[in-house]
Amino acid sequence: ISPFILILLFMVAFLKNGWAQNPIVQTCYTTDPAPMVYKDTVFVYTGHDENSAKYFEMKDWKVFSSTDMVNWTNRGTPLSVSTFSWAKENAWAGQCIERNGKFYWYVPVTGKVTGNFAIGVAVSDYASGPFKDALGKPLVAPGFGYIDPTVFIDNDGQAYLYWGNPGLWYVKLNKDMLSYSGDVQTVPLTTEAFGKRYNDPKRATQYEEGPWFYHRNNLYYMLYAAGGVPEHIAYSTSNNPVGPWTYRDTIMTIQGKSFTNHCGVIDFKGSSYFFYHNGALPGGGGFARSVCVEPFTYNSDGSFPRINMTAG
Ligand code: FUB
Repeated sequence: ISPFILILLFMVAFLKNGWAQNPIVQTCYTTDPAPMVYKDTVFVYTGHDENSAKYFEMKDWKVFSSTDMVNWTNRGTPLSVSTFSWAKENAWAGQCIERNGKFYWYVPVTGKVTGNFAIGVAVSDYASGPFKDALGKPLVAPGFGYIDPTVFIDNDGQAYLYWGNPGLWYVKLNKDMLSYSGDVQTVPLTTEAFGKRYNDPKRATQYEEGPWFYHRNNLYYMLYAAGGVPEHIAYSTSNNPVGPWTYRDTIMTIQGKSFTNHCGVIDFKGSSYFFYHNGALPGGGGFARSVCVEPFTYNSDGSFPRINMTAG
């Protein structure tokens, strides 16, 4: 084989593999990505759609990791509905965060008693588990629409847990990450804060579900699934962790075979990454989703560019 052909093969292999293939997991359906940077590794906490599901058939959560955003390692299924003795079903979207060397994974599940969603918290000494139920009961007692928790620790050490559909609620977590102070607070869903919705008389604003809350360069960001079914991703910003919020724009438009979308954002090794899900694997769709990631660059004023979904 000539050196020229060898170089050509090498270049083709690099171009093919230099950026991770979307979806990042090809062996099962994964949903609702919650990326977390810990030391030199990205961990992505995902939901899991069962094969041939006719609705959201979700029994457990999975973890994947990468040190280069190209090669992903399956870290197994360290948390499931059965981890919570009080839970019945519906392993929906959650998020994990590290504090003082322990990992706290906040997840919504429907309870055995009320059938409503409640928010549980699982804890581990390792990012990839095993996780155990930290409290033996919900952290946030059941409430209608209590799904999709997002957690963030601010520079001053105050931790916040936001969640919800159709409402958006939050609590201030205590330093133990296993309790909170004060009552559950309701975020006013005004059109100034979350944009105007035109296609649903029951909902005034774009906000639907799947909040993703964080702070970057003196701006607080609230990203969320927006606009009803099918969902796009939009965002609002604030100078304060508890608002008031200002609606900004769409980040990712409606594309692909999944009628939901759910995002998570990180900065890692000098680049920014936007995680989401689509229906791109064979057999994919609204109940057979797959986690994908796109690199992006913030505009100089901290606003988001429009990010295109990989076809799916
Ligand atoms: O995956 C189940 C639900 O679908 C999530 O909780 C929502 O964010 C939507 O992605």
